[in-house]
Amino acid sequence: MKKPLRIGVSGGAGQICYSLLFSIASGRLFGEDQPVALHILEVTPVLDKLTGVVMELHDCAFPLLSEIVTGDDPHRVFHGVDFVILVGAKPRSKGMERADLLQENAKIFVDQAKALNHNQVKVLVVGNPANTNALVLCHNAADLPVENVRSMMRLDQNRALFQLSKRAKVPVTEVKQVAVFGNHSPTMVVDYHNAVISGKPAQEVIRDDAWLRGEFMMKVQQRGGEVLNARGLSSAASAANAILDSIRDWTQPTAKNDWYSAGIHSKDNPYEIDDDLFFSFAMRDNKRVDGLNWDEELHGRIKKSEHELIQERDQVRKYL
Ligand code: NAX
Repeated sequence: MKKPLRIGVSGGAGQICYSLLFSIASGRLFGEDQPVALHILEVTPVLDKLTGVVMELHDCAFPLLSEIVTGDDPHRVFHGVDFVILVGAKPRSKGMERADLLQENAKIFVDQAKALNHNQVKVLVVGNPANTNALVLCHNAADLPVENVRSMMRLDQNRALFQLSKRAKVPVTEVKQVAVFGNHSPTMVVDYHNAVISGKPAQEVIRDDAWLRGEFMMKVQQRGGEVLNARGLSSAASAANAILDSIRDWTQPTAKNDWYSAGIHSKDNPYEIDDDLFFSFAMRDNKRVDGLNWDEELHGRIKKSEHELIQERDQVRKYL
């Protein structure tokens, strides 16, 4: 039997984890011969609720789940983990300004950075504002290489993949090289210019640039709100699924003629994006895809998303 992989997860009693933890424990992510141990972090008032989630994990009798560690102290809970998925974050409450939300979350990530300040762990930041939270984490964990940290953009990519396949009336597997650029927010940009459908440029197949620039882009940017309005709750199962995809992207070779999106540290980028942000780029085999060209429209939008991230960084400056 292999040694268990130790997976840290924060926000364990929340909606996304109610799907995520069960997928990891079932073996869906790391394979049917890889035992896993779950290290689940929650805030103190929610630990009772987390006990219920743990009972359900036990009641699944997952053969691969070797151990569950829970608690509210990141140093203890994340001790010895190989991979950490930081889902827990403070939501925006009624009347709260965005600047306050950024600062409240920055405090959480400063704290968790101290528990992850070594080079033995990879960290995927999901809790919003995910890109700026990842930046705060890196600035406060000098021994954690920036290459070991990503912010999640894969849900946005998956949303774009589905919309393109629906419009082109082809299976989703025919749609390739779809990356989103910028922030995980409504300023994100789907790069339809370099996307490919059934081996041809997406623009040639769809032949409706107005739709690509307008309705399509907006649909992807606003999809989170659309789900929230319909369900009365924010995206959870699709977010958990995107977390699994993000970790596969990171740990497995990229399929031929394809790439994926991830928020990575922007140092040394060739796109003239500020060099201290977590910014979503196209990635292949864990390397940024360089040399892409965009039309003026897309380039302008990408610069707007960069500007938003710079403003977010300014608002958490005291935590950097
Ligand atoms: P929930 O509010 O259902 O759950 C969040 C959980 O995190 C709560 O149980 C809370 O107690 C816990 N938590 C808060 N602060 C914590 C801390 N310091 N340490 C440990 N746990 C803590 O939210 P859920 O729907 O699960 O979403 C979680 C986060 O993911 C949100 O910030 C959300 O905005 C973000 N998302 C990010 C996405 C992305 O693509 N990057 C997509 C999905 C999602 O919207």
